[in-house]
Amino acid sequence: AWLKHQVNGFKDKDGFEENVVRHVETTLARSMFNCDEHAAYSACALAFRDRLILEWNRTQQRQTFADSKRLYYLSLEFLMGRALDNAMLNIGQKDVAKAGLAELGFRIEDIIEQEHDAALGNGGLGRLAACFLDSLASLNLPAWGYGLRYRYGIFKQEIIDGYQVEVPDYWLDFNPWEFPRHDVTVDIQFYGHVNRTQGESGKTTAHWEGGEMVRAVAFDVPIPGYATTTTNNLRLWSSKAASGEFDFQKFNSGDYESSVADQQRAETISAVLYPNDNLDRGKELRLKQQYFWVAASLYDIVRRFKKAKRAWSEFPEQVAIQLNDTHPTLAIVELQRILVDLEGLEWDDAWNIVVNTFGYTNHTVLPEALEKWSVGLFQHLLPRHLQIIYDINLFFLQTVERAFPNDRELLARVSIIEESQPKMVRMAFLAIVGSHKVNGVAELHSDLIKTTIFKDFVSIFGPDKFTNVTNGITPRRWLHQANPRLSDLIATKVGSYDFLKDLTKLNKIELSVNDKQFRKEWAEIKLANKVRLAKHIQESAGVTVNPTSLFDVQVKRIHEYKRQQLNIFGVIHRYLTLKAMSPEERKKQLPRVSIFGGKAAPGYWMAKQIIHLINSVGVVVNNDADIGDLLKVVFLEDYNVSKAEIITPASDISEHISTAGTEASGTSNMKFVLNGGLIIGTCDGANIEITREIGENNIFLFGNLAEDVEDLRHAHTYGSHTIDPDLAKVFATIEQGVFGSTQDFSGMITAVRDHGDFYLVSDDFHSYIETQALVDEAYRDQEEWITKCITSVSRMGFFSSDRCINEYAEGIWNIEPLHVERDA
Ligand code: 26V
Repeated sequence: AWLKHQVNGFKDKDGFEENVVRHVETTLARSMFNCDEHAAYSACALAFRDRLILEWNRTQQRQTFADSKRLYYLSLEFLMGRALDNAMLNIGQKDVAKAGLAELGFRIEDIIEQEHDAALGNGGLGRLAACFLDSLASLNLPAWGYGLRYRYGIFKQEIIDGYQVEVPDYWLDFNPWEFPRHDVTVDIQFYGHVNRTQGESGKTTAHWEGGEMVRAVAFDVPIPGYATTTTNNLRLWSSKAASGEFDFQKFNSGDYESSVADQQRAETISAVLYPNDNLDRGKELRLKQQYFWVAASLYDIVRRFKKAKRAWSEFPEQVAIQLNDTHPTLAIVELQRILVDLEGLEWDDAWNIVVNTFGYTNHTVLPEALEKWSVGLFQHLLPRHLQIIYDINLFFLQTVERAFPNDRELLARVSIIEESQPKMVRMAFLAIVGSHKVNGVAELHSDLIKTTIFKDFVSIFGPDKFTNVTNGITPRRWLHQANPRLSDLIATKVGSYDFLKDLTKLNKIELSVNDKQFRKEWAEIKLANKVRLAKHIQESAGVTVNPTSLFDVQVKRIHEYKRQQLNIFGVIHRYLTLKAMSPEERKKQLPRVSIFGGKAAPGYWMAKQIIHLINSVGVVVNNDADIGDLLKVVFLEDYNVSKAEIITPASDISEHISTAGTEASGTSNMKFVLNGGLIIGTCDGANIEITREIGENNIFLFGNLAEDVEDLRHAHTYGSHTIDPDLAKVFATIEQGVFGSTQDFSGMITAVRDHGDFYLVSDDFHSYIETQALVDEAYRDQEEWITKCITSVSRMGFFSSDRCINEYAEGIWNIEPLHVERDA
């Protein structure tokens, strides 16, 4: 093995064991004789946590002393997954822990599995934030994350009789990775009214008065970098009643119930993560969450800035704030309020500071996901903020009017206030006006936002305000942790584990693409990963699959635009084709396992239908004696980060088949290729850049292009829309009741056949089926297939989140790494 780094870890395995035993016997107050796997996990986590805390304190001191500019990443979602394995690997002491745990009678894999996922996110946006934290720390960049400490993360999904059932995810029972900071609190105001006073100079000041207070309490989570001592901070806010435990007046006067109710109302704010992704429902509680989190975070950031007693004009030289989608857009308004109302700055001076501080990342072009809040709700909940928004809008529209005189339609189009019934605040427009940079997350997406939803703003602000930063993923979790054997094999060819810090070094393995031994081990590792997934499928779904089959995977949130329906219709087509064959012909076919996973938003009826159809097809196909191993259909329950760590390394082909122009980037596409799987996909999001990097011979692209989507949709609505004949046969089969209740699936069919086929399922169906046939053909030539896989992995360096974070750091945040003397 190669000499690995080690960061201020335990002296040796005995040192580690000593600490584990101490935690079992003191912190957990148990004896080693009744130490079960969960207790062993707890003690092991506490032992590693001790190591992190020391470096965490040192990092914070170092950053404060250096007085360098910090980045604050504001995200309502951080989809962190498990922390123990990550901490062991980043410190470089997994081997030590493995040996120590073995001596204590435990297998390290079993111990790691005891940990509950930190599932504080929906999907891509939340996981991106988690990858970014890993890269920021690994690159020694001074940065904090700010989020909400939800009591319930994304719901747990159970599949009962083929239907999704949601179960609450209470995850805080035992969480050794968070530190409550009961001394770090901020009281946050809601409701009330605005008064104005006139000072001696004649200047009027607004005062936001009355209303109610809710207290924000900080919980800190250490974020260790890989092979460095830098340990950054993720601060999550939890809500509680500002008046303390109870209102004692009420309590003593016998009004016990209502004193408890006040407390519960306050705690509701951080109680639950909204499980919608890509659908904005405009609920008051969600806006309360947003303001609560933004106000607490800004108070904290401003408090830290003020300690150094600098001039306000220096604020943007000390502080960069990145808005992860529009969810924290209120931060723009809140900072303007602090500077003008509380600190007495002139409007224009304050606004300069604000704009130079913020950057905004857009993650979707779907109109139903763009946040809007009604003016009435704002007026009620945040009356002073509404006034400030009106002023921001007024000054903005005045500058537009000066640059484009007499264009009333332009003014109406770009106004932050939509003149609808009721009037709405357009959060994306506010985010653009209040930031110095706006970025999309893949090239196509960044081009699309400039030519569609934000087109007018490009004319107003010029093209330089808009930029692209293509997403990335952390190779530490998504290669080294999820696929240790592949990581080790790659290290033998690269000559070290340096590729984990500079992923472009992967290109060295291309020199070994013809090395027989290397190829053999490569294939063995893929098979072993498939065996492991097959075992998981057996245990969780009760389906027996042959690990030598082609594993075809689509795991992601269930959404019409991601087109799991296209996939399952394709599976049905395959089933019908196999059924129509003679037994001799069938024997020549390539066995395939279609694996699905993902959650539907609880109120998203169509997505739930899709899940039900997949499960229903599985029941029929998996029990059809004619078919046997030739086709299996599996829906994996409760897809989450730790499941992804098992699934990703085990795929032969994964599906990224969104309607062109709808998937902003996608990040699992990167993870699958990095783990030696190939892609079938549309020309969408980061698929396009993946193709550019790995070469078009190594990817299976199909379907219409983004530029054709508008015309195709138009043709559906105004022309005659005949659906693909093969797809029509699939529909007929479903309607015959082959997969059970025809009623349940009628919505999916009519959406395509009768309601305009908005996601172009029929238009892309033929191309999809043909391309899947090419996949079969390519997979039969295993030698050529492995060549494609190795070549692709070697060219994936670009998709490290380290590259991505460096682009943000240089182009948007203007922050620099802080030199670490005791580097590993
Ligand atoms: C939007 C909303 C709307 C209001 C209700 C709650 C909620 C929660 C999340 C979202 C964000 C949707 C946008 C999103 O997740 N975009 C994904 O971002 C990934 C990282 O950039 C990207 O890879 C995916 O393509 C994109 O869909």
